[in-house]
Amino acid sequence: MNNLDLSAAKKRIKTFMRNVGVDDIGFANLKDYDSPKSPVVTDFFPQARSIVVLAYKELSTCASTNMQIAMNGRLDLMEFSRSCNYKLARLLEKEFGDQAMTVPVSYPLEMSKRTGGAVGEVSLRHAAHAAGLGVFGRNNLLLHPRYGSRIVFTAVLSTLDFDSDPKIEDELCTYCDICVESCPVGALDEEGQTNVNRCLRNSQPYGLGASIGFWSKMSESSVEEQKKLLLDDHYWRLYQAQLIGFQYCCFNCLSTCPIGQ
Ligand code: B12
Repeated sequence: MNNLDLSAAKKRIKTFMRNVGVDDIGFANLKDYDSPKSPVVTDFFPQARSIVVLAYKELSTCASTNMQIAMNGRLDLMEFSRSCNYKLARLLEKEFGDQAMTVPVSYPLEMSKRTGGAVGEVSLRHAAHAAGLGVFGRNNLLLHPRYGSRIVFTAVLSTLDFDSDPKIEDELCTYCDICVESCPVGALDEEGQTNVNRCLRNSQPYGLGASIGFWSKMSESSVEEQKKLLLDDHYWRLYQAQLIGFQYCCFNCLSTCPIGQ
């Protein structure tokens, strides 16, 4: 470990992960990662020194008007990304004597009143920005120079003290406001801030709020009404979401962005 050439290690890791199939990869030293609303990484991983961020292009499914197809494309990506994260973590541990910890696309998330179920252990947008993979756009998403908003990230936390890759300094967003106009609930009206409640209710109609609403109604209903509720499409969708995981039913701010298309 002592004489490890970190720039040679970076090269090896980049080549390995590109061969695995990721679309881009960047390194961020922890001192360049700044996300004030996120947990402090060294509080839960004291030996962490850097974040290796992997980027995956969203499939064209994200533009489908059929939400089953759109969500399925994301599920494909999420499954692939899990194996990429795991492969990277194994490489870091086996070849470089690292202790590596993986950060998923979205969940598991801390589900608590403190976070509102809306704060990840690592903010992947901020990590990707520090790793030179993109810049924030008007849609509050990170825009990648080649793929625009149609990009999703995972990461692996590492004890190796990698230097950060150069940040992208250019502005990529043209402030055309198509993302703002395409949001059906006005969640992007205020610049620099996504209205989380509006976005959540619209993009995850079968999420926690819907589940609490459904079961509250059930508990207050007569036996006849309960039978009707259980035979309603809404319950069937909730049931499916509970088996599969979080269901995103809106991709508008991501898929309508013309950058990189
Ligand atoms: C919880 C969560 C949500 C929540 C809350 C969003 C939020 N405010 O952070 C909800 C459900 C609303 C949500 C919605 C979406 N999400 Co989401 N989400 C996450 C998750 C799991 C955690 C985010 C987090 O920790 N936020 C808390 C803190 C860090 O946010 P924040 O400091 O308040 O930062 C916000 C603003 O201050 C602003 N901001 C911060 N700094 C700067 C700097 C500049 C210059 C600007 C302009 C803005 C800006 O951007 C943030 C957006 O509100 C991440 C995965 C992860 N682990 O990072 C994915 C993630 C952010 N989501 C993602 C996506 C794609 C979506 C959706 C398109 C839904 C979908 N169909 O996939 C929408 C987009 C909404 C939008 N346009 O903002 C991607 C973004 C990819 C990208 N290209 O940037 C991520 C990174 C998942 C991934 N692995 O790639 N998400």
